[in-house]
Amino acid sequence: MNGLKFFLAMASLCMVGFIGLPKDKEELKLSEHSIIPKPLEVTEGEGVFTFKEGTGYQLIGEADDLNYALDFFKDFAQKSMGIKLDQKENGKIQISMDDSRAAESYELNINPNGIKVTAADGQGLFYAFQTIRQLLPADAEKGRGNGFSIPAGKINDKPEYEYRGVMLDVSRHFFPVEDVKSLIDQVAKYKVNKLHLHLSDDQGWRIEIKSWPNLTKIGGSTQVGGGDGGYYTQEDYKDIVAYAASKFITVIPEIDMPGHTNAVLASYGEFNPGVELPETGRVPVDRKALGVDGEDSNASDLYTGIKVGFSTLDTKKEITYEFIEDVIREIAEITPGPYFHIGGDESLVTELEDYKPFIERAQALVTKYGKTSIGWDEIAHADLEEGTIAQFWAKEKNIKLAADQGNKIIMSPSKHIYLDMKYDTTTRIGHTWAGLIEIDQSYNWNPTQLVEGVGKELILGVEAPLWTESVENRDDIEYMVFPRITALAEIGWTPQSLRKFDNYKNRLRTHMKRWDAMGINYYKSPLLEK
Ligand code: TNX
Repeated sequence: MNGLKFFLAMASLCMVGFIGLPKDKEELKLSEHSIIPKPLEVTEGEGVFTFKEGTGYQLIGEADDLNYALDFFKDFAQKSMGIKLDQKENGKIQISMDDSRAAESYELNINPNGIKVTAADGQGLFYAFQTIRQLLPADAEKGRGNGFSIPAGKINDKPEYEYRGVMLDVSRHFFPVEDVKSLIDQVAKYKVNKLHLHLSDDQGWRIEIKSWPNLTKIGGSTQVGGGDGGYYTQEDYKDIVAYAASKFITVIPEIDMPGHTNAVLASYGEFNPGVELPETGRVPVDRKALGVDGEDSNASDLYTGIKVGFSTLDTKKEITYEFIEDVIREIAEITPGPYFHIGGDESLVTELEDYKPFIERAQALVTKYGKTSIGWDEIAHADLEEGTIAQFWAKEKNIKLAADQGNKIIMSPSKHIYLDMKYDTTTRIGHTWAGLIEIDQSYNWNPTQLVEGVGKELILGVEAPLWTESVENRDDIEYMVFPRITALAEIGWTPQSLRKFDNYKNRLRTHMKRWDAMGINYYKSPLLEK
C-alpha cells in the first residue's frame, strides 16, 4: 500500500469513528432503550453500570415469593453473562422490599457504582429484573455478548391493570406441558401475569377428572382434524400451575359450559339432551379401542370439525349438576389461584330460560369451592353474584348488562386482540371473522373506550385469547402470539397517555433481534420494515 492510500484509509476509519457508526447499545440513554411494556417514569443519569464477576447482591427486607425472583435473576446472570451472582455484604445490587408500594411495582436506581432496587413484593422484584434484562444487549439472550453495561438513571414503574392475561385453547389442539411452559416463559418477560387455559370444548376434554374417567379416555382422544388429542393428568396440571407461579403467573382453568360440550356428551350419554352434530367431522366412538367397557347408546359421536354452537349439556337433569360439581371441586382443589372460568359462550342450542339458571348454579358451585367465577360476556344474561367477572369478546350489550349489575370486566375485544385472527390475507393459519389484525390494530385500542359507561373502575384488566382450530404446534403458537402479545402487555401495564404506536413500533424492532436470539418464530410485519 502506498503512502497516500494508507493515509486515506486511516482518515476514513477515523471519520467513521466520529460520525458514521450507529450508536452502540451501551451508549443509549436509559430513555432510549426499548423497554416493553413502556415504564411509567424514566429519568436519565450519568454513565453506566457494568455487571461483572463479583457484582453480588444485598437484600434488605423480606416478602413472599422472593426466591422465585432471585432464582430467576441468578440463573439469567449465569446463563447470559456467565456471572455468579451471590448474596454478600457490599453487593453492588441493593434490593429493598417495601410493602407500602403499589402491588407489583418497583423502582430501579442505576448508577456507575451500583443498582438500587426497591420492590413492593416478589413480583415487583421479578419485574425489576425483567426490565434490567431488556436493558442488556440482545446477545445476552444467547449467552454471548461483549460487555454487560446498562445506562445510569431511574425507572419508577407500576401496572395500570392488575389482570394482564393470555389464553391458550388446548382443546381444539392439544399441546404438551413443555409447550405451555415455553409460552409461560415468553409472556412473563412482558409482565403478563395470567394464563387462562381453555381446557374443554366440543373437540376435546383435556384435564383428568378422577370421578369421571371417560372424559379423558374418550373425550380426550382426538382433536380438530383427527389425531390423538391428549390431556393433562392432575399431576401435569399441578406442574404447569407451579411453573407458572414461579414466573408470577396465575393459572385460570376454564371448563366451558353448558355449550361447547360435545366431548362430554361423547364420554357420558346421560348429559346428552340429543344434540345434532354437524354433518362433517363426526367420528364414532370406538369404546373398545379406547379401553372403555360397556355400551352407551345415548352418547354422541366425537367431533373433529370447527363449527361452534351446536352442543349443550342437559340443563334439566340433576345429575348434570352433580357432574359439574365434581369437576369444579376436583379442579378447584388443585388450583391455588382465585379464579375458575365457567365459559358460557355460544350456547346457541340452550334455551335462555334454561341457560340462566344453569349459569347461576355453576356460579354458586364455583363460590362453594372458594373461587371467583369468570365467564364470557353472555353470562351477564344471568343474575351474577357480586365479584363474578364477565369477559368481553363480542357484545357490548352483554357487557352493559354485567356493568349494570356492578360486576367487573376483563377486556378481550375480538377485533383487536384475538390472537387467532390472521395478520393479513396471506397469513397461513388463523381466522378472519373478527377482521385482519395487523400489529397496529392489536395496539391501537383503549380498554376504557370499548363500551360506553364502562370506565377504568369497572375494568379488571385485559386478555388476549389464542383459539387453536388452526394452530397445531409450538411454532404456530409463537407465530400468532408474537408480536401481538407485546401490545396486550403494554395496554395492560402502561397508562394510555404514554402509549404511541410509532414509539412502540420502534421498540418492537429491537425486540425482533431479541426474538431472533431466542429462536422465537414471530410474524415479521411489513409495518416494521424501515
Ligand atoms: C369464538 S370467542 C369462540 C371460540 C372460537 C373462536 C374462534 C369465544 C368465547 N368463542 O369457540 O374458537 O370464536 O375465533
